[in-house]
Amino acid sequence: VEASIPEPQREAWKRNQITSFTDRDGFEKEVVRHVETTLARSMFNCDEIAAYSATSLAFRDRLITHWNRTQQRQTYRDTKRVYYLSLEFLMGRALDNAMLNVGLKNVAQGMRFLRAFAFDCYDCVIEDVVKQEHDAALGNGGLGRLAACFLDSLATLNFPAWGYGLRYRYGIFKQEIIDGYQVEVPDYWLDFNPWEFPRHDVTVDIQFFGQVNKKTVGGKTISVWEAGEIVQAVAYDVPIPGYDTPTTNNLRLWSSKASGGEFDFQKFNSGDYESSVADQQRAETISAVLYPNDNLERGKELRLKQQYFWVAASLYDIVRRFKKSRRSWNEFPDQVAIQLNDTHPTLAIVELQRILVDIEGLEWDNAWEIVTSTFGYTNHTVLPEALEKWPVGLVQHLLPRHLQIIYDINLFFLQSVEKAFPDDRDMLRRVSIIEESQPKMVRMAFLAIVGSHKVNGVAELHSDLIKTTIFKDFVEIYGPDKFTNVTNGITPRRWLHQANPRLSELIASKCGGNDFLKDLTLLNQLEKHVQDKQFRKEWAEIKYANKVRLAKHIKDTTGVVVNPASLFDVQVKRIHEYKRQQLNIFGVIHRYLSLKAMTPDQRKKQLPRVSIFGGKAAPGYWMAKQIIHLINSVGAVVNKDEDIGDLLKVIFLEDYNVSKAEMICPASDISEHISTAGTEASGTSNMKFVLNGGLIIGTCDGANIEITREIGESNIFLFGNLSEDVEDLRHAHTYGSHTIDSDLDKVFNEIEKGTFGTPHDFSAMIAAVRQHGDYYLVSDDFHSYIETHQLVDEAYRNQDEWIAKCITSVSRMGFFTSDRCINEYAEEIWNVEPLAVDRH
Ligand code: AZC
Repeated sequence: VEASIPEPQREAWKRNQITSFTDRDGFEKEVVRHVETTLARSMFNCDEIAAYSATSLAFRDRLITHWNRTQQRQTYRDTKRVYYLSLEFLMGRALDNAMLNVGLKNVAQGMRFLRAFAFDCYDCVIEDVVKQEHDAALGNGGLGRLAACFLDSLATLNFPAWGYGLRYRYGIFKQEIIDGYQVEVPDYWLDFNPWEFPRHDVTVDIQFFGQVNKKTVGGKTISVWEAGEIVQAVAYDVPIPGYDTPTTNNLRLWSSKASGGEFDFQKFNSGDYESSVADQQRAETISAVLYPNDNLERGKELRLKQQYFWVAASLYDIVRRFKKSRRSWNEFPDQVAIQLNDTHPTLAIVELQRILVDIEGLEWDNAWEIVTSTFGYTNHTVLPEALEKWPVGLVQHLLPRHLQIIYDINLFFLQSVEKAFPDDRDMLRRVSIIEESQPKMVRMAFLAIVGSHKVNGVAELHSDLIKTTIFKDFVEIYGPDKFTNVTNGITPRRWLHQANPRLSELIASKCGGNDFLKDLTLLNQLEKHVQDKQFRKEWAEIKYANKVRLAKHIKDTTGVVVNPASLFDVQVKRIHEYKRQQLNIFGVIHRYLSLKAMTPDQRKKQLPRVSIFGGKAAPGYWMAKQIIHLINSVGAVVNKDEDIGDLLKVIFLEDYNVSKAEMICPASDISEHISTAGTEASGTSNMKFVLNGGLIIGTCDGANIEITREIGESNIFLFGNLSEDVEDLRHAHTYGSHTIDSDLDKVFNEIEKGTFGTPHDFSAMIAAVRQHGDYYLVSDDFHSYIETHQLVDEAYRNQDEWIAKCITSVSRMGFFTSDRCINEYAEEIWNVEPLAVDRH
C-alpha cells in the first residue's frame, strides 16, 4: 500500500494513519465514544440495540481501514479481478463474522463492562448483543447462501474479487405461522444497517425502452439506442472481511433512484407535484423487493428490469475500472473474469457486446471473442420451471438494442452449428437461443452457454445430468471441455466456528489449533481420536447442550416442550415438492399410527423423537403452503396426545433463515435431504449438518453422493430410487398401472378420516400421488424411507457408536469447504491468482 502513495505525500500519510483498538480497554473506549457521539445517547441509556450498534461501529472502523488498504493494494497491483454477479446474497448477520475475521472477538467478550454504567443492559453479554442484528436476507435459499459463502472464501484466500448485487429494500419476507398457515410479512431491514456505505458519488444512469437508430460516423454505421426512460443506480458498498487476513473485499449493491435528483422539477414547477413523486417511486420500485421464488421463474417484467438495471450498472463499473489502466481491449479477459450465478445476469453478455461494438467501436468478432473469454456460467438446477425464458416481445420493448444483439448472436451461432451439423435440421431448432413458440421466447440458459467459455454444475451428479439432458446438444457442439463441475462448499468459519463455538474449540484441541478453519482437510486428524472415551464424552455433551439451546427456542416460540434426550430429526430448507417435505410428514404420520397401535409396554421400548421442520414457501406456491399446513396440523394432534408423550413431537419452526440455521444445524442428530433423485442440484445444508456432527438421511442426489464417498457408506442413511430410474418410473405411473404403497395408503386414509383436521385441506397433496402420476415418486420411495428411519432408530440406540460415526464423518468433511471450491473456480474457470498481503 505504501508504495502506491506518491513520494511527496508518503510522510503525511504515515503520520496521519488511523489506528484502531487492539485490546479490551481500547475497544471499550470506542464503544463509549460511539454510543455518546455517533448514536447521540447517554451511556446510561445504552440498551441492547445501542450496544449492538456501537459494537458494530467499533469493529466497522477497524474493518474500514483494512478495506481501504485492500482496495488501494488491488488498484495499485492491477492484477486480474473476479466479479461475482448474483441477484442474491444471503449474508445473514455481519457483526459476529466481523469480530471473528478481524480476530478480536475476545476483546468483545468483555461486554460485561457495560454493567458499570449501562443500566439498560446490565446483564448483557456479547451473545445477546449479536442477536440484536437483523439478518441481511437478500436471497431465497441455497443459491444466495452459496454466493455469501463464496465471498467469505474469496476474501479469506486473498483473491481480488467483487460481488455485485441489488440492494433490495425488502429482503425475503418474514414468515409467520398463524393457525397453522404461513403468513408473509414484509422484511424492512434497512432501518439501521451499519454495514453498508452509500456511495452517492458512484452512480450510473441506466436506460430502458426507447428505440434504436442507425447513424453513420466516419463512414461506419453504428446503432444508437435512444432511451425512453433513465433510472439512476446508486452504489452501496458492504465490506467483506476475510478470516485471519487483512484482505477485505467489496460487495457492491445497487439501489435505484429517479435520475436527475429527487423530483422532476419541470413537472414540479408546473404544478404536477403528484406525478413527479410517482416517477420517483416508479424508479425506486426496481430495487424495492427480492422476488421470493426459489427454483421457479415467473417471467415478470419488473424482474427483467431488475436484471438489466443491476447488470448494466455493474458492467459500467467494471469497464470504468478497466479503462483506468489504459490497456487495449484485447487485454480485458486477462484483467476481468465475470461469473454468472445462474442465468439471472445473462444480459451482461449482451451488454458487454453492446458496449464493445456500439460504444467502443470494436468489430463484432473481436468483441465477441473478448466477451466469451470473460464470462463463466454456473447452472444451479435442471428443473424446467426454474429455467429462465423471456418473451421476445418483452425484451424488444424494454431493451430494443439488446434484442437485436441477441438475434445476431443467435444467427452467428446457428450458422456455425449448421456448418458443423449439416444433416441435422432439427438441431438448429433445438439449440436456437430463440424458442419458436407462441409467443417466441429468449432461452437465457442457452444464451449464457453460447456467451461463456465455461459452464459448470454444482455437484458431480448434477454436472453429469446437465451434460446428458438439458444441455446435451451443446456438449456435441462445443465438445465436453466447455462443461465442468465444481462441487459446492460452505465456509467453515460461519458454519462451524461461529455456529458451534464449543465444538470448534474441541476440534481445535485435537487438530493442533485453529488452522483447520483455513485448511479444512486438517480435520482428518480427528479420526485417530475416535476411540478416545473422554473425547467422545465431551463431543456428546456439546451436542446435548446445542439441543438444549434449540429446545429452549422451540419452547419460547411454539410453547411445545421437547425433551433434548430425544432424537432430533431436522428438515429445514425451502418448502418445495421436489425436496419432499410431504414424504417426511407422511412418514411422521406413519410413525404416529404405529405408536398408537402399540401396547403401553411396547411403547416404552420406543425411541423418543422430535421431528423438526422449517422453511418458507413462495407466496404463490399453493401446494407448498398446503404442506406447511399439514405439518402444523399433524403437530397440533400429536403434540397433545397423551398416549404418545415424548415419543413423538412435531415442530414447525417459524421464519427459517441464516441466523436460525446457525442455531439449528449444531442441534441436529439426523437431518433430511430427501429430494427425488436427480432434482436437487447439490444442496449445501447437508454439508452444514454433517460438519456440525449430525448424521444425514438422504437420497442418492446432489452432493449427498459425494458426501457418501468422502465419509463412507456406513456413516450415512441412504434410501430410495436412483436418478437413472426416475424417468421409467414416471412413465410407468402415467401409462402403466400405479399402485400406491400400502403403508402410505393407510396414512392417506387417516388424513381422509379427518384425524388431522378438515380432510379437504389436504386432498390435493394426496391426489398428487394417487391421481396425478406421483411426479416426485413419494410412493415409490416410501417403503425404503420408513425402513431406513428404523435403521436410524436402531443406530441411535448405540450412542457410543453413533458418536463415533459423527466424529468420523466430521473428520472426513475437509472437501466441502468453499475454499476448495473457490480455488477450483480460480484455476479452472477464472485463471486468477490471489494477491499477497502485507501483514502489519
Ligand atoms: C439451488 C439448488 O436448488 C441447490 O441444490 C444448490 O445447492 C444451490 O442452488 C446452490 O448451488 N438453486 C437455486 O436456489 N435456484 C435456482 C434457480 O437454481
